Amino acid sequence: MKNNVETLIGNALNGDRASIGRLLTYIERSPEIASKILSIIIQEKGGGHVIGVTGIPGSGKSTLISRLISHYKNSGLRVAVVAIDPTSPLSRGALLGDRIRMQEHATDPRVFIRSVPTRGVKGGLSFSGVAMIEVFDRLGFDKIIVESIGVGQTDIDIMNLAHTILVVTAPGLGDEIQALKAGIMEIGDIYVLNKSDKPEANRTYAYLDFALETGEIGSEKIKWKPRLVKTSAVMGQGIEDLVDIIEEHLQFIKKSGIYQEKIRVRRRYMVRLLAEKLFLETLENLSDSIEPTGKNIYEEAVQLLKETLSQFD
Ligand SMILES: Nc1nc2c(ncn2[C@@H]2O[C@H](COP(=O)(O)OP(=O)(O)OP(=O)(O)O)[C@@H](O)[C@H]2O)c(=O)[nH]1
Ligand SMILES: [Mg+2]
Repeated sequence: MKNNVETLIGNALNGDRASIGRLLTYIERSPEIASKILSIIIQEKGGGHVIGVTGIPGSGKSTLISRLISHYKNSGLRVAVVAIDPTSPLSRGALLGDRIRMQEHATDPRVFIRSVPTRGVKGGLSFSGVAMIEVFDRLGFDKIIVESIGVGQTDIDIMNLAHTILVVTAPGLGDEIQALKAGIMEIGDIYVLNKSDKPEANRTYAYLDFALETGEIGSEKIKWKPRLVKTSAVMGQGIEDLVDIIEEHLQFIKKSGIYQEKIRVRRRYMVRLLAEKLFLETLENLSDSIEPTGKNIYEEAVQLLKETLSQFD
């Protein structure tokens, strides 16, 4: 197996798309093989810029990512996309009403798009997603974009692994913005008001601008002041501005050391997710054989913990 994996990695490093696809499938299907792959590929320093894109459902995240892909591709960069639980998969649906454009992305050697369904996966909810970021990093992708739907703690956890976090909103979604404030609205480095071609855009922009100024949204834990940018992904407007601010943020985190720290956090989190995944799988198998007496549930639980852990000796 080791040799197979090494050959596969070698071919993937040479840019063979089928081998990249197979590596990612191994990562999804087997924690053991995933661990082997990761031990071989993880480098001291990660080279890729991980960009997280989250936000209100239907705000145009996928359409915007498609624009970013085109931009980066035209600048000679390689782009990978990890779409966590996609509702409108980048690799399939007719984005921008333009299937041909997406198919171009899908077969372009500089672009690799992968969906990661995590619903229904037992334990280690997002291990595959995080591990895929490492793989793309090692394969030399310059921009690794992670799209996630922006709901719940897992989402926030995934987003926090990104170097640069984009929170996408759209005009006329005031209530949704309110509802999300406690969660994803706090984590953005860059807030994107997409669909700015819509008439209500100016009002929402003013609201978001005010909320950012007053610190109602965004967080200034680090010295980066969260930014607001207006785009229209369908019209292709504001994309240059967005790209410029993304680069500005990248320079900022590189200078301040946050870039490397994020990589350490990401890898630590990945190991934790793998541990969780292995533990839960083992626990599940063992707990079937247990016959609770009900006398001391706590002791029985501790016993189960010990037995589960002893399986890894
Ligand atoms: N008017 C307008 N519509 C847009 C814009 N960007 C995206 N849309 C439309 O909004 C809809 C949702 O776009 P998606 O890119 O799938 O949005 P998403 O945020 O990825 O959606 P989910 O992944 O389902 O949360 C599609 O019908 C797009 O064509 C925009 O800038 N202006
Ligand atoms: Mg989407």
